Amino acid sequence: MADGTGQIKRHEDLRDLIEHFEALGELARVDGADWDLEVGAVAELTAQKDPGRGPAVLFDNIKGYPEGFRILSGAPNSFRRLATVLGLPMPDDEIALVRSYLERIRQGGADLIPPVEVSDGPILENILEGDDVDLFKFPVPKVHELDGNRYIGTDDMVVMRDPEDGHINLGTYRIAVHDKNTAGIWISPGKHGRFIREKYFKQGKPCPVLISCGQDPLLFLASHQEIRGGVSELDYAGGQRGRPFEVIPSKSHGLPIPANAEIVLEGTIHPGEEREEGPFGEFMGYYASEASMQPVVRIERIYHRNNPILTLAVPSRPPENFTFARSAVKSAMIWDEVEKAGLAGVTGVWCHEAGAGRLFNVIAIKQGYPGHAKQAGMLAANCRAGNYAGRWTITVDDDINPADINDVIWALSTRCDPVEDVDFIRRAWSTPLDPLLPKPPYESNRAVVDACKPWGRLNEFPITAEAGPELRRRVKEKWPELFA
Ligand SMILES: Cc1cc2nc3c(=O)[nH]c(=O)nc-3n(C[C@H](O)[C@H](O)[C@H](O)COP(=O)(O)O)c2cc1C
Ligand SMILES: [Mn+2]
Repeated sequence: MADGTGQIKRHEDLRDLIEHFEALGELARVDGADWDLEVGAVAELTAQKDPGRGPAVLFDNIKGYPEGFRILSGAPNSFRRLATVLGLPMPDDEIALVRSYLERIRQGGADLIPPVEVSDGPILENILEGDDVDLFKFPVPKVHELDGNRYIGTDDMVVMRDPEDGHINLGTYRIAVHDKNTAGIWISPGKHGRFIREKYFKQGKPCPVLISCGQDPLLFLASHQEIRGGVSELDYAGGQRGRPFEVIPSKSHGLPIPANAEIVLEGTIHPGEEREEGPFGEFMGYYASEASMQPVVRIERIYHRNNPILTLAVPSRPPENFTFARSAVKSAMIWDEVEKAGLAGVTGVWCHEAGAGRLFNVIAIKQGYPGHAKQAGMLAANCRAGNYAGRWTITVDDDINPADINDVIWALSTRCDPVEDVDFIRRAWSTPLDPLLPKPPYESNRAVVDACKPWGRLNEFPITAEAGPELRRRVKEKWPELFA
């Protein structure tokens, strides 16, 4: 929250943030909703109503559960809340937010800060073991009518240790509840978490995991972004925090538990142990993958704070209750990565929410040489942050706001020759969640679209018909109420 000097207030944990959101006027409280469909529907509808601006929703007195066992939806999913979570200045629009995240990365703000070990923290307030382990102790939602399971892990982070080099990986993977001490875990091909699990299985060993089901959104943001292999997302999140996260080694496996997390499950995935999981309404907005046999996690222990808060992401027809935040962070990561690959002249990047933050990405450049637009599109489509599950990558000129869909459609309509300016990338990294891909190996084709004015005609391209900057300024000053 801004403290009047434009500075954002720090937060220690999710609970501080809830106070900050309330002070911003961006927290809705819902009492008495049913975990069975109502919580999911409210989360989905509030996110769709006013994308990037709607409130976070805190559910309490959930049907059949004690007061205080809460669910929080959409924590970082608005301009102001995302800036608050990240500790960035309040932005005016999407690209301002992307720019300030990028500035932080450029100034070393994404340097990795490893966690520090501590011996105590709120997460140890309750420890359930043996017969006391019961995943139904929490108001685990069933979010859509056709879902095959209740999901305790949606806005979650799954912690694993690479058995070869020991580095810690975080990933957001959906976690189903099968029974009181068995969870299902669905990790798609190509994810680090899946490689790590396979390494344990190849050695004939079970794979230890921690599953945090409620935590600081900084951890969620790092956990669900495609951060390069070998880098611990926990260190990345520490870099964004500007100081290390405090972690407590877990009792069975010594994995790092964030000391301020809300609910953390500890367990193991045993080779060959599977149960039917799904279907689940997914992030591109479909039930693209059917129920299938998936690995299970035997839950050995549950750690939770008093009055725990489960964090909730509802994958659905977009915009979802997490896409705004993902779009903003991913846009900055793509911008950073294309520059590191040598691209100059970038003026903006936006991964549109309607494309679920992955399928419709736009990069704006000030064209500097022939082929520049093509290079921008190809790099944005293929860098680590932009590669997974893409479909459309569109390059526009610097007079186009890449986050403004009207601007983008105008550029596509008037500067792009569909026969000449569309290239294809075939068989790229995608996912079974892509509704266009019916079977393995789930490789997708992409279009890289050059919607910039043709380089060879840049100087003679027809002039844009619009009020000039001076005239605009004068008119806005004269009739401010019209343009507030
Ligand atoms: C709300 C949400 C749910 C997600 N669910 C899954 C999932 O169930 N399985 C999966 O493989 N990836 C899922 N992802 C994407 C991964 O978290 C993301 O690709 C991440 O970078 C994976 O980390 P890793 O490469 O370190 O394994 C989800 C992302 C979000 C935002
Ligand atoms: Mn990773």
